Amino acid sequence: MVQPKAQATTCPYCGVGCGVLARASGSASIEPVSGDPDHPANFGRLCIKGSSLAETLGDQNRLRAPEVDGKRVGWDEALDAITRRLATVRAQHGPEAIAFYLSGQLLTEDYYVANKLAKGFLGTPHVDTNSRLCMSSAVASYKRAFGADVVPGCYEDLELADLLVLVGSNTAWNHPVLYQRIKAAGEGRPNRKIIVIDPRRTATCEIADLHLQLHPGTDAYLFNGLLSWLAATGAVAEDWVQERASGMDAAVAAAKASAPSPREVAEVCDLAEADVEAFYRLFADTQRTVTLYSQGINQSVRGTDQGSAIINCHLATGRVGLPGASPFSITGQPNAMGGREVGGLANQLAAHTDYETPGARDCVQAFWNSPELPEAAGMKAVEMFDAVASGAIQAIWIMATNPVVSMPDAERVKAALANCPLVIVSDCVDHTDTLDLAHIKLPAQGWSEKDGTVTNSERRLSRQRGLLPAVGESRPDWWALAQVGQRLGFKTAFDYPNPAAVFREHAALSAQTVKLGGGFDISALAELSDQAYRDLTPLQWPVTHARPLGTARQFGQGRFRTPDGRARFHSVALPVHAGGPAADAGKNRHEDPLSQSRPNAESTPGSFYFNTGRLRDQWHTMSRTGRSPRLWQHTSESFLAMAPADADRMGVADGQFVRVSGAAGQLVLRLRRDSGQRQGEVFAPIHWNEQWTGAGRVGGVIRPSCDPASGQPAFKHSRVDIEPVQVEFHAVLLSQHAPPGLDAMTYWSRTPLANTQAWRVAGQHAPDRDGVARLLGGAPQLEMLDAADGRQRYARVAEGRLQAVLMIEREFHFPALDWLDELFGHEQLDAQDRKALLAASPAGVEDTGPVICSCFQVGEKTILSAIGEGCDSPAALGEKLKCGTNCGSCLPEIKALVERCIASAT
Ligand SMILES: Nc1nc2c(c(=O)[nH]1)N[C@H]1C(S)=C(S)[C@@H](COP(=O)(O)OP(=O)(O)OC[C@H]3O[C@@H](n4cnc5c(=O)[nH]c(N)nc54)[C@H](O)[C@@H]3O)O[C@H]1N2
Ligand SMILES: Nc1nc2c(c(=O)[nH]1)N[C@H]1C(S)=C(S)[C@@H](COP(=O)(O)OP(=O)(O)OC[C@H]3O[C@@H](n4cnc5c(=O)[nH]c(N)nc54)[C@H](O)[C@@H]3O)O[C@H]1N2
Ligand code: SF4
Ligand SMILES: [Mo]
Repeated sequence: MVQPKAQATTCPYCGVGCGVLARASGSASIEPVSGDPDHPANFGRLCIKGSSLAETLGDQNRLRAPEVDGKRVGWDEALDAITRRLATVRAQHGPEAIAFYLSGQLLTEDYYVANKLAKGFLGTPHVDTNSRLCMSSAVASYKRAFGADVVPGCYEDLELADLLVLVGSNTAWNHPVLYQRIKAAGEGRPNRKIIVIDPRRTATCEIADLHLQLHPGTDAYLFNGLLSWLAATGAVAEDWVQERASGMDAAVAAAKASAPSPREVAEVCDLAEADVEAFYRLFADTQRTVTLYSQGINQSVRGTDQGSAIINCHLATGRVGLPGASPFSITGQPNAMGGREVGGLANQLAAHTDYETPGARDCVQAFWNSPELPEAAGMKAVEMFDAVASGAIQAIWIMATNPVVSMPDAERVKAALANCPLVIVSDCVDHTDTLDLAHIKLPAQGWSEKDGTVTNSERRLSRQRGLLPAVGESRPDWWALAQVGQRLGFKTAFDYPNPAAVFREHAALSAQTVKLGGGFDISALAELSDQAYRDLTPLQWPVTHARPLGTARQFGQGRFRTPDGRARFHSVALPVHAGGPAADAGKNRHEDPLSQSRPNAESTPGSFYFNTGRLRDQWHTMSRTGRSPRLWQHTSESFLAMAPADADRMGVADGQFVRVSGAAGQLVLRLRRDSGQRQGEVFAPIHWNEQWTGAGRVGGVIRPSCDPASGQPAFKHSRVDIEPVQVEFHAVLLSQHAPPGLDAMTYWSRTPLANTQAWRVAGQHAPDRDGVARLLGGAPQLEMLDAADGRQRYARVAEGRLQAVLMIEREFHFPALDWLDELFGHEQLDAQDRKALLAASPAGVEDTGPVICSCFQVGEKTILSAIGEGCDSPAALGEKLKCGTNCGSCLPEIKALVERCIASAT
């Protein structure tokens, strides 16, 4: 049999943008993928999420056909309904009553058409995107400094750098392939240094020479302090600054006012003075320095200023756009950069222009030949959902994002959408917390079906290619948008035969807008033939006739995109500290760690800073990674991480539940003691939502305080109250079907396993016999009761085959579930299986503990015993057990286990 050829495409997850080789196997699935050795982002590497892509496809749980008001309909009917209803809203309330909420997971072609339809033809400025929640602060600070939103460096710089400062980035988990590249580049270079700046000890700290575990929200002091130090110690690149930048004196004065010396900085940031000084010396002495920053910087009430404080230090030392030397804001989503290119943010017009860019409105309107164009910027995400709540917005089209989960104050977002007269949602899957509120649902093609381009963190355009036929009636997002454009009467403006045609138009527009000052220019691709588009190989913009092969770095010559060509320092004024984080009363007070005294000093015992972020093996709201049982092995349930001293103070043990209250919502999470947490601060992952758990949607407790310049919410620094929650029973149900009555439980959470699903529940009254039968979906055939310690075991068997298992305990002590899950795969249960089931301990099956290495399925207990037998390094363990030898994502954890064992042995 002839195998279909493997196709080169791009991973749909993080902003690293790895090249993937994928091959169809049959009509609905692909073979396990491999990394594309020729792709310059990854050179063949993949992380565990990328390597599991094949497991996330298939037509189960996919949205298969359009729906209007709960009824399955054909595309014509759905598109007509959208066109008619949007036209009605527009006629009755004006164009500004219509909003689009887009996503960095759209392809550039989708994004371009959405922006054009909304701004140019419906005439609404209210187009924003989940990238507002992600890197809008980084965009704002780049524009301040360089005059355009341009990432000056490239991935190679992370390898070339002699000093790498990772700020608010858990690179090991969230940009794993870059982390692997960073790590590999350090081998044999003892003088290369890595500094991690994060209030949590994360997996990324594994490679850190120095971890600055600072008080949250104090980064601007740290970098202002660095600028003062550079100025005071003569480390400023005087000539470069003289010729190529402006505003340094004022910026240095502002820095000195707030952070005059390492001693004051150490005090505000709660760091050791010697560590602060060590960082400053290294920075001052190392020409090849890259500062890589992410959500720990962006998601703050002063995210833009924090970005500026970092960039100021790079300007002062002339380290911009040079090999191994740049301030590098890394993007999160696969096409966050593409959204910036098309102008998908509310303050942008199109391409790299804003409403304020002189000449931009005329240029774009002429290019689109559009009947109208808004005069001024539209509403940013948080304002936009406020306007939905108030009724100012009457219709919203949400594409490729799940705001009921991912927005701050998510309960209000949910209520707002529930009351909005017209909610259109385009998604690939059949249920999300947002889709469940839609009047009109449109089935979108997902990764492996859709076809277009994305741009990664280093400005590299790559193709995502269609490999499989569409599931059901699903269609590309650009197509649905263009159809609505045509039905509104704009036939020629939306007459695209294929994504290549959209791409050419986008490239042609960049040729116009770049003349107005934007940094984005792919004019050389404006005439690409369909075939050349199909074959397009990865390229970094600008791609111009002068540089047809693209451009790795920008601004290295010291010419910027400001009117005078000089970069601009931005003075970062901060509340002057007085023996601790200073008072800074304002409307964002609640989310500003600086405006509060340090926790523990005066705050109430249950009051904590609430930090949120990502886990290694899940992607956002888990609509895709949640489909792969392998990706659940690293973490099977949400949790709240708390410093052991705080947990003791609160009197909660590991595995017990806590209630977390804030904004309009409450969470019930399982406590995890974590020595990597600072006291007074807790952390929860962002991934869980109503599809997976009862009360774990973290957005519900986060207040919608935003950075005033960028509008980006402060997701990392909410304030919450925490109290222990007592329950009378814990249960684990293994069953394919959702049991009834989950809402009445104090807690529930669902985990897909290979053969069935696990439902963990807890509550006040252990189920009686009827309750047991309801949970199991019928009366049990096997049961075991131990009245003394409250242990109960039930199983339902039909025709010899296991259907459901229920285990009830007073405390959260359950056996590992893998062997039980395996029994669900057996055609017939034998006598031995039945006995083991009731004892709930597998006869002859070893419990290897939580899976650490997902690639080779190596559990923690196996690793610990191998360490006990003398494997004293990750390499030795890899040799013996293979763990960590494929994608390497688990190496930080393996190393931590080794260190823990060695520490406890000495
Ligand atoms: N596995 C996985 N990878 C992903 C994603 C995913 O969902 N899963 N999502 C992608 C997306 S869209 C994004 S935006 C990126 C995000 O990538 P990251 O920015 O690395 O992700 P986070 O885990 O949100 O936050 C990073 C760190 O900021 C720290 N932090 C909190 N407050 C502060 C502070 O005040 N100062 C400093 N210096 N640090 C602080 C947190 O403790 C956390 O460790 O990841 C991308 N990659
Ligand atoms: N508390 C807290 N909240 C956060 C963050 C945080 O750190 N803390 N981080 C924020 C950040 S940085 C981000 S990026 C957001 C992410 O948050 P979201 O964007 O809300 O999360 P996703 O789960 O990625 O949502 C993408 C949706 O699009 C669907 N989808 C995938 N591909 C396509 C497609 O091609 N077309 C269509 N129409 N649909 C598609 C998926 O099934 C999924 O439902 O969360 C933000 N919210
Ligand atoms: S590092 Fe990011 S882009 Fe690369 S395989 Fe992993 S998730 Fe995909
Ligand atoms: Mo993001």
